[in-house]
Amino acid sequence: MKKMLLTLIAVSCAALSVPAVAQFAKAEDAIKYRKASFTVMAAHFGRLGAMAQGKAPFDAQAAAANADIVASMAKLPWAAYGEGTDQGDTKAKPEIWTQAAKFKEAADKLQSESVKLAAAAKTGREDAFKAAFNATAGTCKSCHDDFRSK
Ligand code: ASC
Repeated sequence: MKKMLLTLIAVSCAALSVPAVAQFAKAEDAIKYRKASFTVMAAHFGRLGAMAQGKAPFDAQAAAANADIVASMAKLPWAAYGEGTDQGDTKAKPEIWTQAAKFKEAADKLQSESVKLAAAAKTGREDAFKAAFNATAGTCKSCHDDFRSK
């Protein structure tokens, strides 16, 4: 719990001050960082998924708060795919580096869809929220299909 909280604080602080070029002392640190950002993102995306799938009641305020966190987290992982981070404790596929433009496009798509998701949640309209959730989930899935090994 304490470790999770520290990770969350670290990731949140990073979100407030994303440098143009993120610096990591070791490749291993970059891999841990990007995984942590995905872990936080997935926790909040999962809460949205529960609402989108009717497993939890739709609560516009909670949806907006969770979607804002997803949109913030979605900015973070990409700077941590630098040189030498293709090896180690990672499911990252080589295509991330051999098809870098396609990977960037997928990363950009998640970011733009998650911003739209946060906006949709704020309208309080459940149908708009569900549609935007599905669009965002589609960006997660297509990137995983192409760039994450099973
Ligand atoms: C999640 C999660 C993902 C995406 C993906 C969407 O909740 O952890 O990686 O949604 O499953 O297809």
